[in-house]
Amino acid sequence: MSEALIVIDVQNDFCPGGALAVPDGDAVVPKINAMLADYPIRVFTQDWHPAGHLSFASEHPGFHPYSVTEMPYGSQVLWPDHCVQGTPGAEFHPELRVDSANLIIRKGFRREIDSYSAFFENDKTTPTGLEGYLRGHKIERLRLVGLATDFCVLYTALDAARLGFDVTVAMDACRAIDLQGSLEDAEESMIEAGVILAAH
Ligand code: VGL
Ligand code: ZN
Repeated sequence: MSEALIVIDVQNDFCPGGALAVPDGDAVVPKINAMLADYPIRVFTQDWHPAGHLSFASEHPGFHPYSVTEMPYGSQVLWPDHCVQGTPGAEFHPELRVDSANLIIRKGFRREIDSYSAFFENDKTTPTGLEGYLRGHKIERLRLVGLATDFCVLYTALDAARLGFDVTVAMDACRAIDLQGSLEDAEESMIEAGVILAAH
């Protein structure tokens, strides 16, 4: 039974020096590059927001980055402007071997709704098409790597488990934002959902 590698959001804005830098984010790049050859299906995701995206604190007067507000689909952390379509910050890390991708999924491109998961937008109902792609390739097992452990990796893992995939997160090839204990919360909810947290 084949396993797909899902490489989440390894983009300049999530690496040191980027707009929403994840501490040590670029450390995942050599680890992921070394894993790619072991997986027959390799999917990369790219956070891909229009300018003025409603997940940006700059669109909410009086709100600071990393504060939380309510959106029609639930609570939403407000971020610094990041991964704006066509900007260098939205590009993949230059050393990531993106040429090996079978599929690149872009997400978060509708202004009104954020999308952490590679499977569904944050309304939990609008699909990205990734599930159908994986089923079409008879994939039942997924290994997740990338950024950030406690946001896009977390939501992708939870959706994948809910959809019935066998999910492992390679924790040493992920890095977290870790807002107020969010990494520990993420680990707990992934374990509770039956996701395996592995070193590799
Ligand atoms: C992400 C915050 C905002 C992520 C994306 O890739 O984890 N986090 N947009
Ligand atoms: Zn984003």
